[in-house]
Amino acid sequence: MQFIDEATIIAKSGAGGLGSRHFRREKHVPRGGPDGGDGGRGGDVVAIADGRSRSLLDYHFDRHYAATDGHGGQGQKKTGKDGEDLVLAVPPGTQIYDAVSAELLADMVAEGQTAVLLRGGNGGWGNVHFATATRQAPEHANPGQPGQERPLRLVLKLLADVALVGMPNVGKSSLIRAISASRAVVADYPFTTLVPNLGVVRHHSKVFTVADIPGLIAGASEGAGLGLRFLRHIERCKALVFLLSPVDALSPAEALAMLRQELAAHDTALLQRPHIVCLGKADLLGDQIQDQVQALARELGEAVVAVSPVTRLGIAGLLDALAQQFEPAAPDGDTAWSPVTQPLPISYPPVVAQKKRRRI
Ligand SMILES: Nc1nc2c(ncn2[C@@H]2O[C@H](COP(=O)(O)OP(=O)(O)OP(=O)(O)O)[C@@H](O)[C@H]2O)c(=O)[nH]1
Ligand SMILES: [Mg+2]
Repeated sequence: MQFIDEATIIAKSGAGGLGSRHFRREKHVPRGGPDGGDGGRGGDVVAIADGRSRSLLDYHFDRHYAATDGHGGQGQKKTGKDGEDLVLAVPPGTQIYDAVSAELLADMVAEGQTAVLLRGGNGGWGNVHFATATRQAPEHANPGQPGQERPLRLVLKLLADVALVGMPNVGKSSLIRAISASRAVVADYPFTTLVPNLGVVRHHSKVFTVADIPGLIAGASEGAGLGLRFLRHIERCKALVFLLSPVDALSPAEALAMLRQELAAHDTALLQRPHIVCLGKADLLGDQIQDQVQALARELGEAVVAVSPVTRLGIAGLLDALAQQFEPAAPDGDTAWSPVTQPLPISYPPVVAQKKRRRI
């Protein structure tokens, strides 16, 4: 499936129904008085985080969405039927912004979380409400409130526990294949991976998710290579694995400095994330492994783990180190995911049954 992580749509909540202007007409009830009921409420536009969707692909093609309007009130004080809510199912990790003001409306981090984005209009009052002692036959009823229309920008930021960060062709996809069931494509040329791959790692009692982020090159934060499109997928990962190659044009230390510079240019907070520095393709180093790892560790002033996804050298040690970062797995096998950034103080109503999206 095509991975689309950004879309702009126009959503509209339903208008409230017309209040009814009606008088009671029955045999033997002369001057029965007003009995026009209220209009129904217009449907809301609601977002729900649905783990079955992984991409914003649908919203890339269909751009207009509307909830239905409330029905008009009727005689005998009958209130009109409410309009149907429009439910937008989005992958967990989607942030929803007002496309004009750039205000963050909802941050859909947890599976099943819902957020009301646009309220439907209230139904108008029927004439039954307008009777007074001196005006016993009011001809007046209210129209419903109009619905609201708003352009919404949906931005998906992956929710993974660990991000694999490295230059192109260093072996990130090979590593995610070695530690998870992901079948990310591996090939001996840069920019093989064009969209992030997700994998679930099970290590002893721990379960955590890993994202293979497309390769970063110098200037990525200003648009070079695949640009900053994928830097945002690192934002919410709890830990980073920097994967460095011993056989690249840039030395491992230079590559790490460059990667950190690009991350910092996107968001300096990314440098504070727990991280592990890995020297990949370690099988190519032969007997030199220990010397090279120690030399690099000394140069960087931090620990370095040598790994080779091809021979599985150092993989178990890397997984042990990563597993230490995370809480024991919940009984159902899912890690308790807590967002790095706090969700907005929006009150989420209970999960509503998903209704079919209506295209207009
Ligand atoms: N010898 C050796 N080769 C490796 C190892 N890991 C990856 N490679 C090779 O390096 C090349 C690139 O591997 P990928 O896993 O596609 O690298 P990547 O970092 O995902 O590359 P991009 O998606 O282009 O950023 C492939 O030819 C792999 O076979 C390793 O541990 N040892
Ligand atoms: Mg790759």
